[in-house]
Amino acid sequence: MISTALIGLGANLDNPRAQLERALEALDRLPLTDCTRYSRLYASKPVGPQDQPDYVNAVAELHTHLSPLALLDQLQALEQQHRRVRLRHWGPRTLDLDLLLFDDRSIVTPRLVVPHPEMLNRGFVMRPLADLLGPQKLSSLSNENLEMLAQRVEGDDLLPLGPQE
Ligand code: ROI
Repeated sequence: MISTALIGLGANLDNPRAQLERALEALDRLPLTDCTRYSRLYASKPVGPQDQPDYVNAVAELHTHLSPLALLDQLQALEQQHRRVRLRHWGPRTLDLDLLLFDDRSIVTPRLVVPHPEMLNRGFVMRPLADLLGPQKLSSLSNENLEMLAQRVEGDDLLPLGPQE
């Protein structure tokens, strides 16, 4: 069975844009998995502690034969390969990969909660997700459509990045 997974990517250390571009390529090379589409990249102000660099964020769509927990293992291994530094909770990091959605499933285990519990409150997730999926309603999450949710959470702290000079 093939499943569709949506992954949130974020980085704010060591050339975050290059981290995300490498991560998108690496997602496409995961076993039994293709990266089918991804959003544009956004520069975003940190949510949480402000004394850290701005983030670069994006969302990728995967088609995978992996189970949710097997995919989580792969995402965590990728974070390690990017030598994720995590100096403190909610502090800066080289690469953060969040499993946002897995088909229309809701999953609650000690290691993994899907849909990602914070996604609806985060413009840096909802804007790229809405760009990627269009205004469609996420019926498992909300009666509102995705575009309305994205507009509700975004302030002026997100900046679409153009092509690298
Ligand atoms: N803030 C932004 N803008 N982007 C992130 O990816 C991000 N990730 C986090 C916290 C620390 C919550 N803040 C963030 O984990």
